[in-house]
Amino acid sequence: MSGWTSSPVIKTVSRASQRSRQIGDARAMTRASASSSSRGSSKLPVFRLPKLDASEAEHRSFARNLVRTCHEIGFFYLCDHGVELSAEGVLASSKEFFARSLEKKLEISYLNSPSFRGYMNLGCENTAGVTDRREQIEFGVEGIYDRDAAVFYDRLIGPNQFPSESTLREEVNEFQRRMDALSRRVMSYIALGLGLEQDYFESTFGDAPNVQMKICRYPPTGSSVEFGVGEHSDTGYLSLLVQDNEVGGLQVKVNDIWIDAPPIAGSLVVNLGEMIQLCTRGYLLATPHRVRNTDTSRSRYSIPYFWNPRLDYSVKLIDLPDELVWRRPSETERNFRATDSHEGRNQVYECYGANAFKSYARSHPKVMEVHHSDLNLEDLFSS
Ligand SMILES: O=C(O)CCC(=O)C(=O)O
Ligand SMILES: [Fe+2]
Repeated sequence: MSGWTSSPVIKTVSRASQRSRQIGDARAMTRASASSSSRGSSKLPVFRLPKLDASEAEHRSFARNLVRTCHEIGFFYLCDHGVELSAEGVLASSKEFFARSLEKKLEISYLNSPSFRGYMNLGCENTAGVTDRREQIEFGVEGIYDRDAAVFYDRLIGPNQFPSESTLREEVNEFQRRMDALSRRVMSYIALGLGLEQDYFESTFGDAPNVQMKICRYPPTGSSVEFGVGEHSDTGYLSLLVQDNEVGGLQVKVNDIWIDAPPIAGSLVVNLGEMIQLCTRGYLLATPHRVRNTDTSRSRYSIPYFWNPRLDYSVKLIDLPDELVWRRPSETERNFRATDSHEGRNQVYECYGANAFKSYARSHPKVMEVHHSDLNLEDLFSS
């Protein structure tokens, strides 16, 4: 095997210890309760990215174990990924931005952006109709907005809005460059673990992946039941999340049980999105998740990064090799064209642009009202 040429990584663990950890974690998970979090320990599997010069057997073993986890759980931690320093820079500037006055933050309000880019104040966003309790800046690929674009989802193309007097622009650009390389590498392991060619997914993303990312602040809610973001699944292929190393709150739904995913220093939390669930006919799982910061005084900060295909990309269902055993309990008949979020009614559309627009339109009615009232969503999403 060749082509492991992206950013440098540091350590790896032996196949045997990695495997026993995964099996142990998967077993423990079925017994887990929603309140079992402690900082730095989790019931989700922890992977270390192999060194680029690891043996072929190690790369293949990593790929197999990774895909097994993506099939059974759809969530894992990734360490030794090489993006640690860049993530720290973005987090530090994010904290500085969120500490500014509301007036200052609203200078880059997303209500001025038909492409859903910019600062979203607390209370702007909803999940399944319930108001989320977080503030964020949403970024995407730099582009030029065209209201008359031939297809509606091209309205997601537009310019980013960065705060003035901040180093966020440079930091976000550098972070995205590194995350691009890392995402391609994780996708190549997923391809291998599925029994496909290592570069199978390259044409899906090509040189125009519709990457999105945000910086988020979740205010403390104490014992309130308010969610920073309610139960949902992500719309693309991979989501890679930086969590600040202080306050937890991310929860993952595995076999109908909510598992905590507290921060582990230096790690990313990785999960799979709706497009990869669809193209693998449900073999890989777009696992529902949510965030609630139950701390009484401290905010939680995070950087979700979404690795998505081109907007006009339509998923091709893959014929997976017979040797990929189905291991999840009683889900052979699962409808992979929907996910469990939104009470099982979250339909997944084959065209990525449509699938992404579905989610924005649902969560941001104000932007729809101000900029897209000419679009008839019922017609666009009638299937
Ligand atoms: O901030 C987080 O921890 C997760 C956010 C998330 O799931 C999302 O924005 O899709
Ligand atoms: Fe998410």
